[in-house]
Amino acid sequence: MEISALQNARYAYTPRIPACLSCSLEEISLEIGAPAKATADEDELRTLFKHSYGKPIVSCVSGKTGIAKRPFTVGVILSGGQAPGGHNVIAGLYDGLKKGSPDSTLYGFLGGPSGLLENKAVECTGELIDRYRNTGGFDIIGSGRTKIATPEQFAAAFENAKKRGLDAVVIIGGDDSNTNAALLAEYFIERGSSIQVIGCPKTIDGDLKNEYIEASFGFDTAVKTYSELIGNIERDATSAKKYWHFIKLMGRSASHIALECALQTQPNVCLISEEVEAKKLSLSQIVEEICSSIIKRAADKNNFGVVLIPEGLIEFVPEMKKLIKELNDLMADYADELGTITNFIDQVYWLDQHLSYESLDLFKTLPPSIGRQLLADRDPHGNVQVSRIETEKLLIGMVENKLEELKKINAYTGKFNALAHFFGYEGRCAFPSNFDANYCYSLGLTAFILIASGLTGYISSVRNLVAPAEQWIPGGIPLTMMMNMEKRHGSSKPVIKKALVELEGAPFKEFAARRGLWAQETCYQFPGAIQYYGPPEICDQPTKTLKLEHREQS
Ligand code: FBP
Repeated sequence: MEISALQNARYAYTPRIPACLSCSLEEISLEIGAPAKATADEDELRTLFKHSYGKPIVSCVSGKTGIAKRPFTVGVILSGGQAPGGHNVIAGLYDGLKKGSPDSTLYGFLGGPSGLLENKAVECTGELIDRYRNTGGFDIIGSGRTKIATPEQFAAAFENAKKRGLDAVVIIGGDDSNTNAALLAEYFIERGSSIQVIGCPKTIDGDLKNEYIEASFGFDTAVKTYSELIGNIERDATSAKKYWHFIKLMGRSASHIALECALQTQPNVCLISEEVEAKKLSLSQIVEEICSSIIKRAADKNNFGVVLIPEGLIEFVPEMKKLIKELNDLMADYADELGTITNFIDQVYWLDQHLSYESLDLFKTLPPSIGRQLLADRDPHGNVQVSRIETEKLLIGMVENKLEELKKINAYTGKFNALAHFFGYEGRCAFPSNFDANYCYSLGLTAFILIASGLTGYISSVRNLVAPAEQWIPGGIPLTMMMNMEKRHGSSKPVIKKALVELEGAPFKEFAARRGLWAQETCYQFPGAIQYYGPPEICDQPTKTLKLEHREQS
């Protein structure tokens, strides 16, 4: 099979890692911190995680204690949406295990958590790992969104882990998957088992972060890929001068991706869902904000522009949030009845009798295509699949209507031609940037150190990410200290808190200070494609979000 020159070159790339992880195992020690506490709901968490709550934060340092060298049998799971760098987490874990002993075994559970529940796995051999080093995608073992939730599922996970003789399970996933990792760790201890569970922070959405997890992996590569594409579109817009481009960007809930892309490309408008929610903006107010930029630019004869829209926006508009919640509840409570109504007109008739007056009114003002998308299947967590809702087209339609109204009263005289785009899948499997390649490999190696040190219920953490990789600080954070109690499907559940965009945080403030100028003038930036080889200022730069957050904290 022919392999591209870049793919071949990436196979040969040696990830840069924290200095202490380059030492032999005999020279690595774990520094143990004070017992860690969750920032909220301490009592409930302590009760729910009797055996795993209150453990200390640990950091890897060069020292004399050493990490035990022995063979380990470990199972690894990729969970949720693809994120660039997943293969390198597995490669780092594999190389760590082989440092522990050439007799160590790594199993890759196939297709996500369901692989563990159904005991479907492959052995990750050196030959298999080498075919995936520094490449994007999760195709080495596949991923899935099955949640380990029922008592039967926990029991099956336990039985299968025992059957394979596992010392540990590594779960590479987002907030929900790492919540599962914490629950599984507690479940294993409760049953007197020594099987350890370690998590790894993954998601392009960037919403699994806190004081100790500075970034989830994949965010860096995804935002750089989208920013390249947005920059290319901006260049096209400014060349042709005839289109407004409405670009929806992935990010299920949080707007970190849209915000970072805005900082990198300086579009005319970028909506931030968290701000929409905080200011309780309605859809028509959002449309007015976009129109204000269109009108100002038209006055300067600039009938072109770029608008960025976060994927999750629709769920942050209060009136839409209420409608979606009502729909989610109805679709859960009347699943069988609704399943028999396939025609859209009949579905609307059914909703007539079940939705609240305001939600029904709103539903009826939406274009039928959007109505159908809102009634489409939910994900395994019961959420509407926002990536399937064409918010970009909804906004274009509403903006067109508003501009027509304004034309009638001579408040707008420009021309408006809009094109819709959605960038999501384009970025999830890109070759990991050097940052993600290095970060992920380090996360995998660190996961091994945590396993070899006998820890469970921890997430692999690598900190100080704005410094060169050699100065990064690897360690482990007790998963329970990242949790709080939240209402899910009507009952209070322990979950890892999703990190949304902070309106008081440095990245948003930087954006807010500059967006007024971008709305009127053409200030586009063209970041270009991710570079893998060349000077560090071009190849090894972390995201603007990470730099701004770091500056804020130091
Ligand atoms: P994770 O949080 O699981 O990493 O998923 C991120 C994401 O890419 C979201 O941005 C997007 O809404 C979702 O996955 C789409 O998932 P799917 O392709 O399964 O519909």
